[in-house]
Amino acid sequence: CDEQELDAAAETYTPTAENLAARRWFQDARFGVFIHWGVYSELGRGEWVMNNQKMTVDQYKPLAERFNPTKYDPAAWVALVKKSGARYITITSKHHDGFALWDSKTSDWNVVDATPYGKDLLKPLAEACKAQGIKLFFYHSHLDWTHPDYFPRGRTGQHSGRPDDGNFDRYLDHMDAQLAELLGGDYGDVAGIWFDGWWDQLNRSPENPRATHVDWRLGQTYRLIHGLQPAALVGNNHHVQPFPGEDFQMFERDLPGENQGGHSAHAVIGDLPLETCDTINKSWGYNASDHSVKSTRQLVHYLVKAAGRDANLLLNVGPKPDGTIQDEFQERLLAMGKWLDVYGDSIYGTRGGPVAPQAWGVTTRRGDAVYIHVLDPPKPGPDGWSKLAGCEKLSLKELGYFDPSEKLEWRRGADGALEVRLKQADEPAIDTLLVGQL
Ligand code: FHN
Repeated sequence: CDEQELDAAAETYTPTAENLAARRWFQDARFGVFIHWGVYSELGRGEWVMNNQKMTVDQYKPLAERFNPTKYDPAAWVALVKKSGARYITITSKHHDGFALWDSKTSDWNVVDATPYGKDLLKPLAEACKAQGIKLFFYHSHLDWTHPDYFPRGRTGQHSGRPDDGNFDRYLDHMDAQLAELLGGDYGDVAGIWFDGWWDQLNRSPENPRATHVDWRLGQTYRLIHGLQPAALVGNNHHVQPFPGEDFQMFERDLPGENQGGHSAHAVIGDLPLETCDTINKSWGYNASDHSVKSTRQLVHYLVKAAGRDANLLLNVGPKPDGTIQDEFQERLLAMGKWLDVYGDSIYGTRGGPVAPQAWGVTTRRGDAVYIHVLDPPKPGPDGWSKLAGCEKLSLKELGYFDPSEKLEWRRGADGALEVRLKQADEPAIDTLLVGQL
């Protein structure tokens, strides 16, 4: 494990003023769109298809010869993201199959050299983002199922048909060279790098839940990124406590502090900005048979619950191989945008509120304004009123409805508790909001 090197990095990494400003921007943004896209999209069975179907490199690589996203319209993607109310995109520059979605010179396993499409996918996306005021992050996989030097194999990718050897340092040089390409200027100001796959080499022990079989050289890679673009935020989906050099902490399919997701049992919330990610259906990469689309209510609730825990939501879409985004995803993103058009003030630029998350909902705060988000009103008593647990000591001036059309009445009970009552017995609004001043 590289604990020593990481400790050394801890002493040397001091985020710059630009980096700290970028972290504040990130927290203010609160909502981003995640995009999983690559040659695996061709098969429509998710981004793990190579591993799940035990495909060798030789069986998998010809997929690239079919990948020809002629309907890819990055300006339309970004316009959709803008309409969803999201402020940034995080796209897979390279997923676990090692395929590069840009014109990489580090190997031929990239969209320009290996596909009939033959054009860089990330450059026009970066340009469209810049033109429309959306920031762009790159998801970059540490683990790699096709690179000859990714050895030892780790927990996944055992079926690749590659020889059982490789030079791991050479692999890490390849990774760093790729990152230097992405951050070298051709893709403009990169908002950040979102790493994933560190966990492939986990060798956890009770004494050290962060021990790995290899030295990932994280310190060196993080220094490279911050050296090239100090404002670029480094995050790593390693599901453990943040390492030095990281600028935000993410929780996959898990609200920070809940530890409900299988991955984050060892995740302890640190003091960095937080992000959680989730899917609209159940899949990250395009899955033609997954129609289990979450409702707008569920998705808005997740966004609000994340904001109440001081975290962003990164909501995923897996575009089709032709470059289009399926209708169900577009509908949901547009519905999120409609909701944010009305209620955005209670989300953007806020931090977690003064009341800890409760079963009924959360609070968010901007300056002295406190927003009380009643997502699932508590079970009412015989008179129809119910207490908002946790708000007993919350004293707010000018408490009132955030949106006067809502169906919820409120009052201070005899003991000072905040009580609410549904005006009608029908389905409550997605989020009934009260606002007051500290
Ligand atoms: O294995 C990946 C998976 O394909 C996907 O990219 C998600 C997104 O958070 N992360 C990994 C699992 O932790």
